[in-house]
Amino acid sequence: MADSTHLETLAIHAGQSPDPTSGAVMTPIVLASTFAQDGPGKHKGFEYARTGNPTRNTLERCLAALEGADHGVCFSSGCAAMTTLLHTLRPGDHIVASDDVYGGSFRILDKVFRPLGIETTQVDMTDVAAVEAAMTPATKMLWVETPTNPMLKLIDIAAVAAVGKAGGATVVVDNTFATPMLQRPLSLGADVVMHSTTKYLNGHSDVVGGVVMTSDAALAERLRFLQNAIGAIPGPFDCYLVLRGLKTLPVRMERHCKSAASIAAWLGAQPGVERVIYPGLASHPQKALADRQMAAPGGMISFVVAGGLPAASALLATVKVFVCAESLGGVESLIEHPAIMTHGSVPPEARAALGIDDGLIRISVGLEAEADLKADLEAALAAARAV
Ligand code: P1T
Repeated sequence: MADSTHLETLAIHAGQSPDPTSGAVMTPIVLASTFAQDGPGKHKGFEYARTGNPTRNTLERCLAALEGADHGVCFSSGCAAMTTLLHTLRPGDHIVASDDVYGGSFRILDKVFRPLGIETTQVDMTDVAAVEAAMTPATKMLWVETPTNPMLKLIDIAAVAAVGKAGGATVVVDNTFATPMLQRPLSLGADVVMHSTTKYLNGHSDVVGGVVMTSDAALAERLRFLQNAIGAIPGPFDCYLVLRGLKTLPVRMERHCKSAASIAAWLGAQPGVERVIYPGLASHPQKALADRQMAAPGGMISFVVAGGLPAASALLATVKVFVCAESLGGVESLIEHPAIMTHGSVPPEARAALGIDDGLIRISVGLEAEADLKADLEAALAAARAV
């Protein structure tokens, strides 16, 4: 592989070289569940496919290179990645997490690990002092999601990482919304980066996957142990698809961000739109942080439509180019209603406190012609106003 520090080159070549037996340029999909040994324990680096698989290893090396990590460990979903990472904690340990996280991440913290004796305190991490105040001697992990899902708040990774370090906590950043193209949390002081590879990294809405990356050798060794012991591994075909998707990540992100910036500015001028949330807009409370921390403000926009749930429902039922569906980061534009769809597992009081109300709509801007996307939203907003 070319020895490059450029992400565009790493996305295509990192961890990959033509197959030594055939010269195949693309990484082979190795489907075998087990690998022949010359004698007991005499193997070529692979024994059983839960423990290790060549296609998965290649993906792990490529992802780690993109985040500037020494180690990448892949899982069968973003939730599996998070769950396995949280298994590095013990009963009695405490987590401080962003108040606004993906509904499924909240559910893991609240409904899976809290009953096991691992408590989480959620705070508005845009306030670094609040993070510091929430930490106790038992705090072992800070869980940072930035931009947050779905309110697109930005958290100062370097500042929170410094607080975590001072308190002896492992700082984890869920970098799903930004991708390493827009921000690289390890370079800002975080210890661990995780992703739902389901989203931008794969980019084609045809894989569910996750990854955890770190340069902490002891933590990586523990994660490898847990990956094998718990077994929430991705299949080889899915690993291949993510590897394939990664090759176009840099160009896709450029286009996602360009169209999103244009649509966010345009949305703000449309009748019936009460508020647009996009980190690139001057009205965003952390616009200065976006400029400093992110290469571009991303491909996600949230906005509030006047008229509450009836208006939002009409809008979502009218779109023709946007697809009304959960998830994000695919080539196709997606639109969803967080209160009912992605964040239904967050209690109504918590949703209200965050601003996830009935008029809130989240869009993932895809790669279609910007003019078609605007025309589609224009027609859907007209339908919302007619309710
Ligand atoms: O869906 P899965 O691959 O298990 O990843 C979970 C996950 C983790 N972190 C973030 C920031 C996420 O957005 C997600 C999944 N989110 C959606 C499905 C969604 O529509 O927001």
